[in-house]
Amino acid sequence: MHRLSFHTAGESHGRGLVALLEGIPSGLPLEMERDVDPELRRRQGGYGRGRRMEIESDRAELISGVRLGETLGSPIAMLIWNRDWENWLTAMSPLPPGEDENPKALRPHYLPRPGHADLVGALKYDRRDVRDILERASARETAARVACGAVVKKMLADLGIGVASHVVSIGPVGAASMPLPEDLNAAVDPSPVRCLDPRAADAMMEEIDGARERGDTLGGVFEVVATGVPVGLGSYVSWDAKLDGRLAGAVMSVHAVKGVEIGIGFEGARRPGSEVHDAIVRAEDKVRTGRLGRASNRAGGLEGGVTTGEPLVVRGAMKPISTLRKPLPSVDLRDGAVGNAAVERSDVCAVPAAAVVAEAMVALVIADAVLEKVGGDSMKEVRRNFDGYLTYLGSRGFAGR
Ligand code: EPS
Repeated sequence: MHRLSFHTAGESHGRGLVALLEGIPSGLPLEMERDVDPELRRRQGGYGRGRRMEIESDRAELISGVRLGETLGSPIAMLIWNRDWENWLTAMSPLPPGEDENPKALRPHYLPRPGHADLVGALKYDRRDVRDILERASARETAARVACGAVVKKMLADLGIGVASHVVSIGPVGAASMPLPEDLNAAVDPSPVRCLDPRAADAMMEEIDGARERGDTLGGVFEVVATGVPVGLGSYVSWDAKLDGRLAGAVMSVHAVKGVEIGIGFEGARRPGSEVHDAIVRAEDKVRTGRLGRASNRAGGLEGGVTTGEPLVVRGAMKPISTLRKPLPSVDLRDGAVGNAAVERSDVCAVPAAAVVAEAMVALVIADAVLEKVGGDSMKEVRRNFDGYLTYLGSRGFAGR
């Protein structure tokens, strides 16, 4: 990231998660209960989640960066405590175990789960107990990302930019494609699978029930849509300035995501150019696209790594969660004995939650690109600069150079 940076820390069953966000301008109204906690709740939901989500009710505790309800321009530090920690005091203690400690109380795992970070982590970090790996590799970490995303979403909303998401498919069940409502999140959040198509939503839930009964898990595809994004964010001039690459990296970094598409993505590779590219049309009322619009948006709002002003559309394909109640074969890291992979409490399907996490990641990338484009240390300055850019776009005609 260029203007914004964020870091997270924390283990899944440790004391809690830390989120540290730097680069937010001063003067942004921000309250955890109003602006961050509702986003954390959205991440916790979704049909197919495991029992952990019944234990937690994630809330962000603000440590720094805000005074009297407004950001200061200083780093924003937030804590999300793990309520489950009290059940893990011995197994997750930072202190060396006592000599007479029952080894089972340390809840070790020695048979890595295929698909999880267990094996690669154990080899890389030279550990035998894969708990040393899975605690940080767990998608619990995404709660801290969502806290950072909630702050930048607030900033983007102030500039008329909205970021939302919905689930497009779970396992073999796909939603019918339909026009997106103006407030996408308001429309899909009440759905237990965050799907716009109610018939598909029922079939998805049935599919999840079936997977649960079989001791199996399911993946799926989610779509993040950002509206109000003006033309001109990101750049074609250098590989690492291209916003499509930055978005793809951000969404791919979400746990279990194995594929990212922008616009029609892979489908575009199967069609001739005439059926891929979006015709340019005059659009007097569309200031954010420079008074020129597109007859379609198969590019997903990006050309040359630069936003077009049309909605940004990014899809992520999530593989099924790797903890299987009927586990796959694995090997014991202590003695090489063949056995079955470890079983931890887990989710059957977390695609609805992953969509919320991807929203946060997309919002962080867009906010970074906005600050890079217009700059500003205070929200007043950012707004002034942003409005100045919109004024330029709105005033562009066809005369002159
Ligand atoms: C998660 C909490 C975890 C898992 C899930 C993500 O809680 P626990 O391990 O205590 O059940 O439910 O992580 C995974 C599925 C995984 O494979 O790491 C959360 O807060 O999202």
